Amino acid sequence: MTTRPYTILVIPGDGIGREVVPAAVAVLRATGLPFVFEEAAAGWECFQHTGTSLPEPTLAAARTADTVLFGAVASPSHPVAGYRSPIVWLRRELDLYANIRPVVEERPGHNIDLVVVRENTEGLYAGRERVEDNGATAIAERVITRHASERIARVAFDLARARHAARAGAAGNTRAAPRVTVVHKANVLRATCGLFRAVALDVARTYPDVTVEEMLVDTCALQLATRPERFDVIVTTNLFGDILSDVACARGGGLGVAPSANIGETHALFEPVHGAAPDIAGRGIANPLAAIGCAALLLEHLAQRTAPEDAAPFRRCAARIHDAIRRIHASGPHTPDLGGNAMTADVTTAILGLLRDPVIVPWSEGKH
Ligand code: GGG
Repeated sequence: MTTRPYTILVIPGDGIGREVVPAAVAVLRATGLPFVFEEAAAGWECFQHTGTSLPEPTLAAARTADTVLFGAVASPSHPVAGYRSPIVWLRRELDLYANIRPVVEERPGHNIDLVVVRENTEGLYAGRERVEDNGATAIAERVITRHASERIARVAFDLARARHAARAGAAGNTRAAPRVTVVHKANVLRATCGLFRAVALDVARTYPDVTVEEMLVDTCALQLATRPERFDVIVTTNLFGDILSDVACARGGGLGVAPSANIGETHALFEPVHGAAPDIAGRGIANPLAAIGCAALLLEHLAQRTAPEDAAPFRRCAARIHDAIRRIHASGPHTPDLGGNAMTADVTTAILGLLRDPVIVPWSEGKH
């Protein structure tokens, strides 16, 4: 392999982020692929020690790293002068405009394989909040632009196409055509959701091979809770996507197994969907599968960014990690969120054991 070493900036953050991110790093190290790991601080605890939740050296390192592996953050819900959510800050600074949240679960009679594509830079998370009337009124501005709506719609339609191509020929594939569900509330939020809807449907016309449907966000929440199998790719605005992806993963094994990718033109950051979980932090029982799933997404991302002749080992390692996660999810060991009594370390050890097992997707003949 001629690929240069890739720098991965590791930001464990708060709470269980510090317990699950090392598991993902151990898995990435076990691939033998050329990585250099750097670690940096961010989060609520970092704010309490340094006065900022995202120190300048962390931001600078994130800008120069090839990818970022992020754990979790526990921003307080009450206002704190000078505090800003570091993950929302990082997404905006690195222009990580696409938040990709896959949900997969295969059980007899229960085949979920969907992706929530969430706009990641604007909407109600644009940071335009103010208080008026001496504190009696609080206002949040919801920002939706043509530019951001168009690029996130393109991500969704491209992804639907790519997933369809990957499925084509796969045994047991029952999906006829790629499908994108555009989720909004344009019947009430006529200006903001109206613009998002119009732009997404315009983009849809340029993908005649992809079936498009539109759905109100409340209907979508219900459908995700009752019939998640019907979805392929969902595209929506920032806050709706945040909430819907949690609903989706409730039916797909829960937050403990849900990874996500934040992708921009030049940067990428991978983080479990779950937060810092202060209720279980420090007990060694957090489920590391979501963070380990992030390692697989990170490898798939690098496979796309690396020279075509060097991409195969990244893809193979990603497939192998996904396979190991599927096996552990199906047969254990399970942490308490999945009904077991295993520790984070037990699950990590089991994954590493499977990665050494020649029975699952083979390594690249030992060449990488
Ligand atoms: N790994 C995702 C994560 O930390 N989720 C919680 C979250 O987004 N919190 C926002 C914040 O605490 O600033």
